[in-house]
Amino acid sequence: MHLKEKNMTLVKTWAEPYKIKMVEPVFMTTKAQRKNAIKEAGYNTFLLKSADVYIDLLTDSGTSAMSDRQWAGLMMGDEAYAGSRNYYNLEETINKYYSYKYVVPTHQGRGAEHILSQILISEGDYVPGNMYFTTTKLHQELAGGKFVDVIVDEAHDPENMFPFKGNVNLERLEVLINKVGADKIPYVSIATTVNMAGGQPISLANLKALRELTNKYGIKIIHDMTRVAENAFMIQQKEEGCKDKTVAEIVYEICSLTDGATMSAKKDAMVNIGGFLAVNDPDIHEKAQNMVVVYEGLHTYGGMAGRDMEALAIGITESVQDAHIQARVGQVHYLGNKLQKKGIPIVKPIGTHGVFLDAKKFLPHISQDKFPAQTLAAELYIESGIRAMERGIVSAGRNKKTGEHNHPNLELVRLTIPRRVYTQAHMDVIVESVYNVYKRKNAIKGMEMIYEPKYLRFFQARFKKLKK
Ligand code: P71
Repeated sequence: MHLKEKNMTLVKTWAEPYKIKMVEPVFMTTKAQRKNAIKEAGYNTFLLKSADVYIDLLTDSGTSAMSDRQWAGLMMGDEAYAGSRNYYNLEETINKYYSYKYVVPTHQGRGAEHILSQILISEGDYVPGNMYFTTTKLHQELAGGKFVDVIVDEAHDPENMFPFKGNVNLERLEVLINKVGADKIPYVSIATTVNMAGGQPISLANLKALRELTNKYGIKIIHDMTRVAENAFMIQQKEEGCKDKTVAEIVYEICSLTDGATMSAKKDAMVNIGGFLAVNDPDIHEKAQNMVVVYEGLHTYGGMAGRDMEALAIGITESVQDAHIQARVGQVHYLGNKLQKKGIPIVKPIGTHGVFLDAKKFLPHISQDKFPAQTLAAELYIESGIRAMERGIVSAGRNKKTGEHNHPNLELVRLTIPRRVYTQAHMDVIVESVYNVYKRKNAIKGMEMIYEPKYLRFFQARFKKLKK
């Protein structure tokens, strides 16, 4: 893939296309307080109280700062039980920017995943996808499906510089189709960008080729569009022939190549809660409308208040602006480049929603069964009050048949950057803190899991530090 040097906004100086109107204080704790807090939390950063956190990099989900326009949108909430005007505005906005015809709002992404999986997947089906995501895969399995990873091999190697690690290995997909039969594959599940690979984009060329292949076999593409604007920006920056397109144009093109989507609006679209499913097929839409009233709410609000739908519609329009997305991804790259200069092992190339520390390389003396990424996240918190998230063996869960831990190649700690929340100075503090942990890495020991919940264990699992 040819990388163009011109218009490489990723390496140029950037500035936020906004100024700050309201601030929220953050507080530093003492090391003794933090040691105690993380112990109480079973060394799981999900179980910390936010009041004990200084810089919160747990997630970019629902943690973004809304704009003054979005806050004004909240005041325009039409809280009618049925037919809220905010719903129609949201539907129109989704048609305009994302191309999809029919919209069913849900309380967040997994609400949409649940409904769509139940409608489309039957017992014994296979659902190929460009790497798993925890909630997406779980809903596919609960509906009777089996997830099959068809992402390119490069995605599993944190050192590989391939710019489109979110691409699908089309040969592997075709082998699967021929093996199990197209009628056993209700859809291919495509995420923009791929979260678990480190926020890696899929290219337009690969998506077009996938569309051709799936058309040949009559298979749908369902789009997990959680970070589609970030993916579109990477296409604009790195894909041959795309530099003159706007992010909004690329977003529209990506969506047009797929049959429907699930969206966690808490990311790209910068609302604190919300999501939707969107489709072009009226039959699927009808089924979704029937299901949403059972699990979420009436089809014109799903899981959302009118005011939240308004803030979401405004957030969508802001999320596809070039200046916004350039600063958003620019900040992530600023952090990643600085960490790399310090010799810290991270997933390369740098993705779009965060920087992922490579815990296997950071703590090579801790075997994967002793949870190096979980350990590193706990140590970073103790060091400086920065909260990150494990994305490794704990997140990957157990093999359904054997009961053994799944051992993913990627054992990562995600430093996730909320949108429009932290400043460049915060990024510098993060670099310094990670580096301080790096300097004392040899003294860090692994952990043992002492409580393991049945579903999505990483959220509530508890750990104990090993003595040696
Ligand atoms: C993130 C989250 C939130 C999360 C979810 C599960 C474990 C840990 C953190 C949520 C996503 C996502 C993608 C690609 C669907 C969802 C579910 N991500 N697809 O990264 O990234 O959306 O949280 O709104 O239900 O911290 P939901």
